[in-house]
Amino acid sequence: MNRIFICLSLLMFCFVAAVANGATTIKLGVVTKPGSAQNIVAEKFKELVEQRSNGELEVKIFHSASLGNETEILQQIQLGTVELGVITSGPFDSFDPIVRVIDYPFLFKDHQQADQVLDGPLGAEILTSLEDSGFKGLCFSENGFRNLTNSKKAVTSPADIEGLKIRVMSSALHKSIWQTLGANPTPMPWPIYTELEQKVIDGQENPLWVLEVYKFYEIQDFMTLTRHVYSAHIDVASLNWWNSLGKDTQTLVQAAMCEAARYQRSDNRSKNEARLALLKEKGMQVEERPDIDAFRKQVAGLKDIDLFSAPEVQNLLRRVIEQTR
Ligand code: EAX
Repeated sequence: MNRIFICLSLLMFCFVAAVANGATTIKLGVVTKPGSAQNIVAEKFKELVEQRSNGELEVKIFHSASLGNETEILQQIQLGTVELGVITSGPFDSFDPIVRVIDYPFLFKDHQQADQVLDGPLGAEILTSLEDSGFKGLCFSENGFRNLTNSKKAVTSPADIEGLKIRVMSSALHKSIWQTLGANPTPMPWPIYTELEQKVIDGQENPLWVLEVYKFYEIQDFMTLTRHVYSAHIDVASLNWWNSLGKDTQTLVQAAMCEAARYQRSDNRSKNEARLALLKEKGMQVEERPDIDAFRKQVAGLKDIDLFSAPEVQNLLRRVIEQTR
């Protein structure tokens, strides 16, 4: 009896050990906290992958900058110590200048145009280009259209921005945009609540969800619906890791990520109206009709600066502008 029990226990142990060994854990990094745009993609992806792989793949989400800022997460993905990331397009700009094309100011009129370009052949060119920097570009989800907020004054045209200290992402293009608009841009990694609260910076620019999830309405009285940049996330994998996967796993991961991205884009968009109402209710003074023509005019020369001088970057920017005109 005792022997049978020992044998059964051993068998059970081996079985559990085998299952534990069989499940591969994939690390996915995002800089923001639960409830954020990036986390909604990550959580949907986790749900789909774990369900479809019958437990063979386990996704562990590292959120709230537990792996560092977005640039640091990207470095870990390049190295292969982190497998996946849902990362704002802005900070990709120091890894591959072609990504600047997406963040070009006032490029996309609306979500539909952004989807057409990013889900089409031009977006695919950007995803493929990332392979030269060690990333497998899977798809685009979204942060959203970025708007300016600040604690000092109402802004309706670039003239009002003169001298405002605006936090920007770690991106040469974003810094140039705000310099050109007359601000004093300060690159700073996420998160930035304390810096805004202590007035180290006067303002920042981000999509509406950020103001709600990070409660920026408590410390930023003024918002201007500038929609100056459509901010995508690029959902990427480590290229070395990707190449080590079997074809079936690659297909499963890619499909799950693109499904999660589509789910999140539509979820994000469906909430914007309610968010705007909430931010007003919380006391933010919102300029809904700023002088966008004046903003556009002021940044019109950006396509000729050095940041876009590489032939492949210039060429892609020209084609995207043609398609969105
Ligand atoms: O989503 O750093 C930024 O401004 C990003 O938009 C941030 O990840 C919030």
